[in-house]
Amino acid sequence: MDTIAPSGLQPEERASSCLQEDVPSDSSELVQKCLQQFKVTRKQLQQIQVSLLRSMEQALMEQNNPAPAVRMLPTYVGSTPHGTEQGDFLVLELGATGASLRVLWVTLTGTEEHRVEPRSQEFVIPQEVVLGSGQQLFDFAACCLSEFLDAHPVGNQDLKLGFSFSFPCHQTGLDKSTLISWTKGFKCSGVEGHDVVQLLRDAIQRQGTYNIDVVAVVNDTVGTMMGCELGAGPCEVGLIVDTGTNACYMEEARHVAALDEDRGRTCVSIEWGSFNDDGALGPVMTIFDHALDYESLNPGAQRFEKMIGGLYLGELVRLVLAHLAQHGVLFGGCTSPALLSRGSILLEHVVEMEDPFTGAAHVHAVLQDLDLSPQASDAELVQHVCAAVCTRAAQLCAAALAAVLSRLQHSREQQTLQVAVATGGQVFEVHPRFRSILKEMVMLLVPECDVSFIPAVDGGGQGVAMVTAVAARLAAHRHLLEETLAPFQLNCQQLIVVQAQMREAMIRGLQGEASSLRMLPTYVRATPDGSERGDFLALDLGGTNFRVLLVRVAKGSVQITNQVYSIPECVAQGSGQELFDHIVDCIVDFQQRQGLSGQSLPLGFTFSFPCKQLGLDQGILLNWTKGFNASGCEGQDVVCLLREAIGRRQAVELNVVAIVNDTVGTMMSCGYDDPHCEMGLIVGTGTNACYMEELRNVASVAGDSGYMCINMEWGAFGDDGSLSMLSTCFDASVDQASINPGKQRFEKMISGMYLGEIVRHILLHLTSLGVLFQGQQTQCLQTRDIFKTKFLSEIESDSLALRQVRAILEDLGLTLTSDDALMVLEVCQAVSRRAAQLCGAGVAAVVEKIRENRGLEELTVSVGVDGTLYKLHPHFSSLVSATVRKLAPHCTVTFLQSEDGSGKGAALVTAVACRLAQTTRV
Ligand code: 0WK
Ligand code: BGC
Ligand code: BGC
Repeated sequence: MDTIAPSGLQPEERASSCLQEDVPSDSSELVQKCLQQFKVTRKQLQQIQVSLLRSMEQALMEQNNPAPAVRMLPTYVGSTPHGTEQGDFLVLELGATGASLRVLWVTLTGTEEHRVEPRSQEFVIPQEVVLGSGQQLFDFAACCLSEFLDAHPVGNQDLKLGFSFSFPCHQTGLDKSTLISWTKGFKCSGVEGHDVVQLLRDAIQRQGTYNIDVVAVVNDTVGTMMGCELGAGPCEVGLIVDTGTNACYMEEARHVAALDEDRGRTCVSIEWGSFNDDGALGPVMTIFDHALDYESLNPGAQRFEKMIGGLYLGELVRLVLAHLAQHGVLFGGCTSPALLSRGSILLEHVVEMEDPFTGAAHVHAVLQDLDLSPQASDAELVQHVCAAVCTRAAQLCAAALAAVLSRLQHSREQQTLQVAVATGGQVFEVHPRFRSILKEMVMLLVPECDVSFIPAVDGGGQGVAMVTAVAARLAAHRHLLEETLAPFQLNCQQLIVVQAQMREAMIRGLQGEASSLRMLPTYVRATPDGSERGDFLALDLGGTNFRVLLVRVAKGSVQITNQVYSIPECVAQGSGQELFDHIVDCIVDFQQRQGLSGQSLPLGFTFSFPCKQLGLDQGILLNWTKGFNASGCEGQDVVCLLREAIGRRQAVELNVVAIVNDTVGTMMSCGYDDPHCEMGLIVGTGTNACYMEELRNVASVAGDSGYMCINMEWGAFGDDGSLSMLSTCFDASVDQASINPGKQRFEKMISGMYLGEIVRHILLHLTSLGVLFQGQQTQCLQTRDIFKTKFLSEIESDSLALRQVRAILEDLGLTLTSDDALMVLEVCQAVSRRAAQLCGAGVAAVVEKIRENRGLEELTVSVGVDGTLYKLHPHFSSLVSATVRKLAPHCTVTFLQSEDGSGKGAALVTAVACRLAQTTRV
């Protein structure tokens, strides 16, 4: 028994001092008064039941004012056993049965019929370890594990261990659990507030004899619940009355505020030992309870446990006997040092003395051991005291269990309830009447509940092994997930290589040498200077939407009216003539809507595909990208194709002045407001960038001074295989399935048209490994493009709870668990993170080039950006900026999200061209 002794009085003297209340003179009255104190009325039990239920519901909803009297700790056990768990597992039980720990080797056969008796060994923990340092305790545990494995060789199979740790812990995963506070006489330093799994792993490492993988930590109540025989159907409540007491039960996950779940059930450890609602408990606490608590290692804590737990029942009996002896009622008024010393009467003594047949004899034996010479009448009185203490314990436990059953009724909205309760612990196993008193009182308190009590198998060892099996399966799944996603985790070194390779490819492209970067001159030599004026038509083709715009450029303002039109896939992949006729149809429709019919406004054409420009209004389409594949266009001047289509349409006159890439349009659009904007970036359906390069570096265009905007067409970066070191089998699958295999490799790792497909292929792979969706390959997941990239943006948004992630995936026709949803989220994060980092490495290469072009120490530059992925994904833009900051520390880069798209930019390029044309005409 614990040894606190403040303020000079010996514990016993203090204990008896707090018992110094008005003592009746008549001995039988004194005895009655003592025993009466342990009588708890049905009304009081109901009050405890109601108050505990209220605290449970408060704690579930995380209402902390006032602080709930019980903790309601999620255990991350989401289902009761299926019975299919298989394998051999080590189980370490610490803290359930007092100062001892037990090691078990449990074999789960996966079938009910065939059960293998576990091998187990108990180790007594020395008191100096129970009260010593945490390291001592965990080293002791690791030592016992080795001793057990030495004694029970299990061959060199993987040693997966389930850790049954019977103390209040905040769990954040099946293998992550922080001790809140010690109970039951344990008081090791340096453990509270720490992850006990890590402490055990460290100790096993220090021990160094066996390679044991700690995969799960469970509270003993959970092991008990999970271990109950399946005959009666899974137990949904685990109840322990051993040295301490506690219970767990399967709560509806949506009722546990701490969990982001809306479906299924989850096991919650109540930690009812700390129930201390004075309103309910005050009236039933005796002077002996206060004395016991006062002298305990943790005064004021675990009050409820100290009235029920086997660690305390003996002490309560001792305090009563000492009190009665000191008042001359018992043992002729004689006491003994043994009777006055704490912990001298243990649970087993009480159980023996209560035995209906041999109790009286045991009373004599026990009292003689306490150096007392009991009189004939003493034995019966002592038995009454034992019975009073234990009956109350069982009744209080019944009231607590009744609260749990009422909670189950509430959370399942059921009037009646049929439930199996797994029971474990010495008090249940050895006390002759505890279980029957408990049953009887439960039936009185919750008559509408049909409760069956199932003793736990192997004291919960089997249950811990089952949780360990589930945890091992989940850990194996997590390992496979991490293995699958590892190639997507790019480190700084890899990004520096990408940046350097892009830099080299840029230079080779500018010099007209073989390079996967075409570095196409755009004939845009300056960003707008604000003097542009006039009305312009603009077309914006190549992104998610085809838009026709009217752009009115006036002093200090640009007004835009636009209309979105769709380009059906059959047109995008039909004939070029159809495509351009469709474009002209849209223009005509727009002119009619805007009352512009018959007007021939200068037109700027944003054509977001790789074009070799021979002039501002000449662009030879090199190849289609992004799912476009209209015939008869590649190698053609698309301005001509547009003009021919205009020609085919009667009474339409349009003056096509400029063709620009959407990156150029975006740069110009943002450059109109920010003169530092010298780079354009698109991360949408496709991806690409342009920037203002020194004309002297552009081999294919004459002139050594001034600038030329270069369309890098970086989507094709790596088409020469220079990115193969980063390419994964999933990238290869997406590329193979695309209409342009081997092309646009960089784009296919970054842009919106492909990220969803990469994710889908990874999900298919993980499903085939059995990691996801229980290995069920569903038709929907086999469907191309079913996993839209916008799902990544939705799934990764911080404001989305896991349950909403599930909803998105269920809408896709997938049946999944929350673990599945979590893994899908991680897959999305890995794929989008890699895309953003690669994009950032590209931007870093460009801004560094501009800085060195200008021989600057530091460069301040802005980048005009557009594209659905960049704009809508919750983390993409910040990941790009972070990568650029790391890879181009001498560049201060501001990313300007383009408000009006590149249509405005195309109109400004047209305006500049018109202004230049006018000045040359003058
Ligand atoms: C809007 C621009 C357009 C560009 C598009 C790219 O106006 O020129 O092609 O962004 O983004 P996406 O629509 O492909 O997501
Ligand atoms: C602990 C619980 C444990 C119970 C039974 C209590 O002292 O706080 O976590 O379940 O004892 O062992
Ligand atoms: C095209 C580029 C365009 C980019 C963004 C790529 O597929 O090749 O010209 O800038 O998509 O839309």
